[in-house]
Amino acid sequence: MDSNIESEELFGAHNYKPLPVVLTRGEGVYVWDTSGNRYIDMMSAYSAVSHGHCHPKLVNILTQQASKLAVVSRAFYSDKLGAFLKKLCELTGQDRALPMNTGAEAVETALKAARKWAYTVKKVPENAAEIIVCEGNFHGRTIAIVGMSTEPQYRSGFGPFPPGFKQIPFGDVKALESAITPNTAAFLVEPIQGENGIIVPPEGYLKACAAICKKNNVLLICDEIQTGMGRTGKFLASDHEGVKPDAVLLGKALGGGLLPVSAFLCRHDVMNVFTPGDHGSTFGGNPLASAVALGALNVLLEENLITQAESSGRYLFTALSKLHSPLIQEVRGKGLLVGLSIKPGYLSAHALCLMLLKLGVLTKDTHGTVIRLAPPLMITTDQIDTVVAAIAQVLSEAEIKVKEGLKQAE
Ligand code: IF1
Repeated sequence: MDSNIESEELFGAHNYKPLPVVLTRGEGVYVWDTSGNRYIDMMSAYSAVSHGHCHPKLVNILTQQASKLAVVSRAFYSDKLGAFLKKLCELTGQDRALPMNTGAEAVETALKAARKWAYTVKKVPENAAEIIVCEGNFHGRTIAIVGMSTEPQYRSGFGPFPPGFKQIPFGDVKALESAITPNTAAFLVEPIQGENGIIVPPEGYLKACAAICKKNNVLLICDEIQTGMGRTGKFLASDHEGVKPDAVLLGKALGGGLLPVSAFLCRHDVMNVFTPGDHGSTFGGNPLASAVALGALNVLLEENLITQAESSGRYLFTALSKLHSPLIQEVRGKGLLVGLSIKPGYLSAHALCLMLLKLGVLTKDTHGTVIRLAPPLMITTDQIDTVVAAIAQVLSEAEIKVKEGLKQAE
């Protein structure tokens, strides 16, 4: 066994089951393993590496800033945070931004802000605030967040969970309307459900939800940690419907594929519920993270990565839709957040990912049924052609395996 794998197995937690590949180098859409094999990365670290691996401009910002000033805590001002916050507000249209590190921390910040806004502004009775989420949601791994989850494995063994959350079907506007009570603080939703299998809601869903939230004085909070930063072909996925939520969550690619950087952005009256000492984080908004994240936002715009995600996503979608394989259930997604769902009863999406690995394409399944295709946004059409050819090859090999299996079973 590879010594790297052995050490992870021996000294690590077994909270993941990685594919059998040991990566040692990344550049753009490519990663290399320790044997020198090159792969096209169709995962981009769950959309955290939208800028491509080790983007030279961002690495330069990182190294320059790291050798100057990295972490000072928010006990003091710095000469990097203000510009980062300003850029975030300009690009999202939100009034204020609170920087954190991981997506889950930004989500927890949103839950706290929504509850305190309900008590202090909406005048919901203390400790009675309700937050509505969708079945199939994924917002992170903290106790409160998995407490909102409907995925048994994410919850099992971690109870008891905090009260005050309601689940409704994703994509169902009427379910939202009937779940709202006078104590409802917020509706937290992913514009496209990533982990649940790249589930795109019906056209107009978010717009209708925004209208219902406005009518009921309920905060619409969009979790754009995976769908934001240009991934779906607009800066935010909510931009596709012209919806401006009351609050937005960003993470993953905000760190430029180099650092964990996240942010909670919202209206003045929501952010102003936080008074000094209410909330915080050792690393949140540190000068190093602020410099890299501001660079990540600028590179996204300077290199037209958002329009590339739109055009390359359309190219990928069209190429996949031309694959006439009996194994394909559906091709779905938006921009460069694409899911290839595989019919049950054949080979699992996980087995197909292992076959793709051998052909130099790196990706992972979600829930064993959907092959996730979310590459760095600068992927070229030639590279997409290579990926689609590999997918076509493994699908036809899988078909033969299944036919052989059926023959043997007869
Ligand atoms: C894992 C999933 C993706 C997210 C959304 C918040 C967070 C995530 C919409 C929390 C994180 C990551 C977590 C990672 C795998 C990955 C994932 F499959 F788990 F759900 F991307 F689809 N909101 N998603 O997608 O952000 O705290 O991780 O920075 O936990 O295995 P985080």
